[in-house]
Amino acid sequence: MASKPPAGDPVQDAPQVEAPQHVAAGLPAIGHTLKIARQQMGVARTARTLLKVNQKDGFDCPGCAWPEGDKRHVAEFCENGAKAVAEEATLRRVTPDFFAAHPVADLASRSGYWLGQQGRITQPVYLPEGADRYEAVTWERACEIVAEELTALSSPDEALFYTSGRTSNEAAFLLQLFAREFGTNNLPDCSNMCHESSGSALTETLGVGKGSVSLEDLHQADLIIIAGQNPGTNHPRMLSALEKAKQSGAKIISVNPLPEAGLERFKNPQTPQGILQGTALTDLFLQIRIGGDQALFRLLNKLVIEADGGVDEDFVREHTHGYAAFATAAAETDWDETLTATGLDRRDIERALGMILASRRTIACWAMGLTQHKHSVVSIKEIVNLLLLRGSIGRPGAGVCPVRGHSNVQGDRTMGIFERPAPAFLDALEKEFGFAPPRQHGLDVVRSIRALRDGEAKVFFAMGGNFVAATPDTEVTEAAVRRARLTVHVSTKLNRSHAVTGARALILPTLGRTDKDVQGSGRQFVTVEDSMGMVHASRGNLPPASPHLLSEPAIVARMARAVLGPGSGTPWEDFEHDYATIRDRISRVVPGFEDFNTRIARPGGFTLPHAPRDERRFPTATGKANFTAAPVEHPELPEGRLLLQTLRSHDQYNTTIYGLDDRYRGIRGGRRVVLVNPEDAAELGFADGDYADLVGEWKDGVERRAPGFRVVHYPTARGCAAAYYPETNVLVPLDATADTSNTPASKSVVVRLEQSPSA
Ligand SMILES: Nc1nc2c(c(=O)[nH]1)N[C@H]1C(S)=C(S)[C@@H](COP(=O)(O)OP(=O)(O)OC[C@H]3O[C@@H](n4cnc5c(=O)[nH]c(N)nc54)[C@H](O)[C@@H]3O)O[C@H]1N2
Ligand SMILES: Nc1nc2c(c(=O)[nH]1)N[C@H]1C(S)=C(S)[C@@H](COP(=O)(O)OP(=O)(O)OC[C@H]3O[C@@H](n4cnc5c(=O)[nH]c(N)nc54)[C@H](O)[C@@H]3O)O[C@H]1N2
Ligand SMILES: [Mo]
Repeated sequence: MASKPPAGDPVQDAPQVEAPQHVAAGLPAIGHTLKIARQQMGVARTARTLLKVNQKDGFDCPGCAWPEGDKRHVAEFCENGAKAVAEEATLRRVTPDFFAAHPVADLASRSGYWLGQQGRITQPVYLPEGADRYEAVTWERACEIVAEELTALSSPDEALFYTSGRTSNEAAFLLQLFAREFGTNNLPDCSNMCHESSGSALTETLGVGKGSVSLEDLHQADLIIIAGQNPGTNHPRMLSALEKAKQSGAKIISVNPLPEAGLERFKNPQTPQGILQGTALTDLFLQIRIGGDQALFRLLNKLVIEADGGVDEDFVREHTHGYAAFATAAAETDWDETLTATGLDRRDIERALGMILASRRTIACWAMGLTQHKHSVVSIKEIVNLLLLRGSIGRPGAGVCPVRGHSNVQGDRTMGIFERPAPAFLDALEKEFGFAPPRQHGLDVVRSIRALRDGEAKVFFAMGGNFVAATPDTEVTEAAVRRARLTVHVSTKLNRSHAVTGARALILPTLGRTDKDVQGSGRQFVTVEDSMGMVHASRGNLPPASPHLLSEPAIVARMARAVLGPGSGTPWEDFEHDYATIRDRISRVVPGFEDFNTRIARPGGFTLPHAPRDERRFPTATGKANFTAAPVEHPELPEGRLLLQTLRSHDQYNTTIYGLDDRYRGIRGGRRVVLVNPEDAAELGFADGDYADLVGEWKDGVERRAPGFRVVHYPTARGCAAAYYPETNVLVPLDATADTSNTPASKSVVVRLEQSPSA
């Protein structure tokens, strides 16, 4: 990446800095929402669209996976959900003329922000081998091209089928079916970079890799611990749930290296008193060092065990396994080591302990601040240990709450988008469809990149997402993808991945959540599963961006017919004609979806079963909830270095950049900023406003450099720094991943700052 904006790019990255805010939402949020929405959609479309967000007869917000309550507001969306909708429902268009005017090399020189601002793609386009630009192509020809390359492979395992988490249940089910009928489990997905660590930790300890709480549980909790999450930006509707919990007496502990405005005070724009006064949310802020969470919770667990009546002995005896070994390991925990690992004050840890012991119903919420480290899985397991000690699982108002990102990332997994499917799932697929699915595990995201790099994978197909920008080690990854024979992207909007292509490339434009979807049997809806296991319908209501768009299920169905040919016994045509026929199949393959079509007709949908939550049953290897006692780790930080986390600004959705501001953090007009504690900055010789190159340090000795970042003095924990993703993915080594889950460790990158020539 260049330190200056690429030539011809109108975007100027010139960050201006003011003091961070201490309040989230309120009236400024409403003003900002309407401004962005009107720019993209105009006034009439803005009203028509935003009033349908998250209504029972409307579409599921493509923003995040936070659930909706049963009682809905007229405007059931948040500032950032509205931006996500505006981004999709924009009136701007990318036509074949656009591609004629912009060769691939030109697209590759543009920023992700610029690409996204060009609008919705209107027609399928094809980049022939050796050509310098995409050209219009018919759907038939596009499917033939995919078939040519897939059938030419020497093994089905040379193909990769990536999924991003916006895909509906129906499309996801078809995609995994197609991939497995074709013969591979290579189904990497964004979850591999996101909550995979949560899934790994929860499956082993509780037997179900999903959260165990509902919205009502949050409202009833005595104590909510929020670790490694910035809900004010990334799950704004969660703030209303936290407000409600506070009003019923809940306490909140926030564990974060950064003070995040959304966790300090929330001004609910839905109520008059909310707009005026707001509610203070966090009672205790533990400003932890990056990666200190496992150490913190291990010490708290030791103190809980030592406290009188700290352990829920009935629960531990009846429902858990491994307590004795865990208690022995916890007893060895040392205060000094914990204080070093966490950077916290002894008094603050004692206050946290007091709050934990005073709570009968504790919920732990977390997101990427916990999942994207080398020791993420063991850190999350340590939080599970705490809840088990306190009996806070399978009790109203208590449980685990990994807060998911993409609006259907959890549903995609439920539908079988997983490179390591359970044998029972494959058995059910085999029984229903009468072919033998491959049994050997496929490749996750990081392994897929290695396979492309090493020439072992040759066709890359993406159902949504922005693979090269979202994944680590940008230079390595881009070079790897360029080695492919064919890259195919099913997309709504342009992004960097369309400019980094294999020898041949296709862009297949698709309907989004907001678009009306009409097939042979009439108007269709799709279904999604939120972060709390609620499944419900989503119906778009806008005329599609162009008459040439196909829905995601239609694209997979047509591609499958072209690739698998008449030999496939699967009724792909019926699936495209009527999505209810897909749901029929899902109801017979996926547990919890019995009578899917009948139950989805109920307004608001239904909740999937969850054994630990519903009946304190733990389908683990031991048949009990498992205590685990991994050795405590925390990142090593050499002298003169900083531990960099790569995170989201308020004006982005992953790799989609809505604007160049990060309002709550006081940053405007630019994204190339690095937030550094003033004392660290002074020690390293950087004043606020200096420019620095971020240089990654990793044991492979390769220099990874992200040039030209404005240093911002910011109250983050000592030794820590923060900068936005995806710009900083150049710094994340491909091999730096979490143990067990293999998630890129993009929240703990060791860097040094070098004076930047672009100062
Ligand atoms: N508007 C908007 N909404 C989104 C998204 C978006 O980009 N924009 N993305 C969606 C997706 S896919 C996801 S996964 C979620 C992401 O939601 P978040 O996980 O909230 O996103 P991040 O910006 O990565 O923020 C990580 C938080 O963890 C903290 N943190 C970093 N390291 C540590 C650590 O070692 N310990 C602790 N305790 N905290 C740490 C950071 O300071 C930050 O507050 O949001 C979803 N919703
Ligand atoms: N350094 C660093 N890297 C990270 C992270 C981090 O915190 N730090 N976070 C990771 C996380 S949590 C995640 S989830 C991944 C995200 O990785 P991805 O899911 O791959 O990335 P997105 O930016 O969400 O994808 C945006 C693109 O999706 C397409 N799109 C949008 N809506 C639709 C739709 O309805 N259908 C289809 N077919 N396409 C659509 C558009 O073309 C858009 O450009 O990034 C990961 N990468
Ligand atoms: Mo995510």
